[in-house]
Amino acid sequence: QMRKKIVAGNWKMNETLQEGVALAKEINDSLKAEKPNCDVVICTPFIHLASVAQVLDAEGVALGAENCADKEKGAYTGEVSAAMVKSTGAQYVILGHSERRQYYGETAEILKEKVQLALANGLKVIFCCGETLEEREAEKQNEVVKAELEGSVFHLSAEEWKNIVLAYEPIWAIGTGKTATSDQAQEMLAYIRSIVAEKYGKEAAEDTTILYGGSCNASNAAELFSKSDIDGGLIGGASLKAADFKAIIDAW
Ligand code: 3PY
Repeated sequence: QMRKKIVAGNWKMNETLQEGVALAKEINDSLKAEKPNCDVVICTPFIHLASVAQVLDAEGVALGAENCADKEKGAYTGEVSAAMVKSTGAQYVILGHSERRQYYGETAEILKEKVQLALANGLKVIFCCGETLEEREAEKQNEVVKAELEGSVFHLSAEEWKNIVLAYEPIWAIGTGKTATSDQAQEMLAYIRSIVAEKYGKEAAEDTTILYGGSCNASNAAELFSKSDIDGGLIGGASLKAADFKAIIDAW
């Protein structure tokens, strides 16, 4: 398989600057001591990016933001643009996390703008999708995920698509301690790969990295990663402890 395996940490709104730099250093040191079998991305709050960039020098470790603005620049008080994120040394940005959609009203249309600006500024996008419990119980999960992809990323050119990583995060498994079973995750990731194939062709679909997210941790990572369509994880809480995060990376 050509596609990259990735373990990405999503720190969310955790860690002061000092705590974050210490955590990044600890992770970096452990990866320098033992080269990982996958790519590692550490996604931090905006304020950590420039400082964390200074301490990440292990091979295969990249830095990412958790969000960026839907405007290029200008009078948007409090916002952080894709160009600013890129200028810190970050290579990735997470977009479309369900917490952004739920709590900050990010619509498919807004996310489409963010994706476009991120790519235009040379960032790779980890684009999240996933259904609510209600939608799963109504067996609408495929429909919902397809609509999220159609609404924000399926307009991209084949060239742009190469900089997209997808992350399936069922909302009912985020921060709840509930994980999708590895079979549920595999089934959805295979479905996602099939609709990517319809849109961009089989080869591009085979090359697309698709992650599972939602309470992925050191005790379930190996089982999830053993599935053929699961190319890694987007890790919430377990990315905040260097030993736990390393154990997930070691699950590859
Ligand atoms: C989780 O694991 O809870 C996440 O939302 C990761 O993004």
